[in-house]
Amino acid sequence: MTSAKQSATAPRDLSQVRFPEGFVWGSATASYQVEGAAHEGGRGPSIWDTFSHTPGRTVGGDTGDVADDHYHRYPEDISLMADLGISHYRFSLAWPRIQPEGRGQLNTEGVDFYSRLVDGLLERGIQPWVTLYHWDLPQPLEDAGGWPARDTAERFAEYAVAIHERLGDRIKDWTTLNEPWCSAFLGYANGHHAPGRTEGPAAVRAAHHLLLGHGLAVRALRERGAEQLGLTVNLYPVDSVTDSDADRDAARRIDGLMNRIFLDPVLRGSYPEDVVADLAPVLDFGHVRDGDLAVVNTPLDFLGVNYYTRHVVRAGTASGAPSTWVGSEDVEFVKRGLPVTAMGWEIDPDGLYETLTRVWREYDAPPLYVTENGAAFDDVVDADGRVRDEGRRAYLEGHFAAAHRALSEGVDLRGYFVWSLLDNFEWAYGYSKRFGLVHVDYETQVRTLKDSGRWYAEITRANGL
Ligand code: IFM
Repeated sequence: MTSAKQSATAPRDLSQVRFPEGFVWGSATASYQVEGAAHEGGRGPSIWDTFSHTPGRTVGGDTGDVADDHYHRYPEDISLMADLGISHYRFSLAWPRIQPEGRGQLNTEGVDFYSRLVDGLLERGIQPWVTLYHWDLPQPLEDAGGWPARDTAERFAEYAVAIHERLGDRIKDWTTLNEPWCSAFLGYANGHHAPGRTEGPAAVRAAHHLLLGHGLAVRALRERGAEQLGLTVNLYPVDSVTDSDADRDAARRIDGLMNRIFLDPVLRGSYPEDVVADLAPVLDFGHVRDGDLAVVNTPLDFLGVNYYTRHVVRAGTASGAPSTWVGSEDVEFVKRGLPVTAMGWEIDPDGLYETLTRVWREYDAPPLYVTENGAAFDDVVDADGRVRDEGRRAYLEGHFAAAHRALSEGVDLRGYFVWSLLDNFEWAYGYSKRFGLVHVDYETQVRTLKDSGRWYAEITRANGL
């Protein structure tokens, strides 16, 4: 948390950038964003089916019903991964495909799909890197209270054990949750994501139960002999526009609600006192029971960091609209006029360097992976069949260099997953934002490797820039 400044990355000779031997180069997707086949193979409804089918919730009314049809086209997608030269594929399991009710009996067809996918990857020498939860909660669990209800954490741990029993023989790397901040605060505070609820205190309870579910799952899978267990969080440096006390306090608050509310319980076993105090007018922490934080603080083998941009804030006034910043609705977010991606996110590779070094220096952290980084641009397929996405290549190059700088200063960074393998369903933005290394024509499902994908294939093979 510092005050805003210009880019600090000195120009570097990028041809010198080499990564350590064994460095993991991967790419990532998530079930609801790519699979489609929403009504096939015994899959039950998720909160994202309900949400995306509710008028006005997504751009153009887009849904994940078909998405990239990865459910059927995964063999072709594995071939694309092989072309990219990636050693690991990070994907998520759709809980409602495995347990349509969110509890009890497993759906054999769903388990079989993931089993085929895993076998197909291994046959091509690509390691599966599984995320157990990337936002598609079975709808029956939301109907029973969702993540603000403690029971959902218990159900999550049961699901983790059940699927580990079936796939644990072939999967080494297990991530419990992807970006619990989004599940809790976009899902339950400002309602921009499923399930679309706007209840600030419920969002804070959701955050805790997500972390509790994570800790319970880690303990259970550890007992079952799982090799590598971790969590993925989305982190942002938070700067204040000026050094005034009010702006600095705004930055402290947002850093607390964005970053430390997850990092502290997971890596230190306690909630940050200032965050608890900031939230006191909204809720007490009575939902946190004795022993919970020890569970949340169960040691991990890795921490996944997703990085996209930096937040710059100042003290301001609340707009009155539902906000993700529970109890700090008056903080305003400022743009600095840097180039942006199609998401409107400022391009700031130094923020990745700062994020990695901060986690490494301030916390007793396990080895780190960048489990997501990438950019949306308005890509088009040219008449000659090429996608000339120079913006994405430059974005990635800058961020790879920033990660390398963190590595060279002693951060134990073990790998990097580009978001995303394929253009896909970008949540409330539907199909309007393209993040892929591979372009997808949603009419025909034709896949086209973008120029950035060809370039990434050179990186993965050279293990450097
Ligand atoms: O598409 C998402 C992904 O599901 C989670 N992390 C951020 C990406 C881009 O918004």
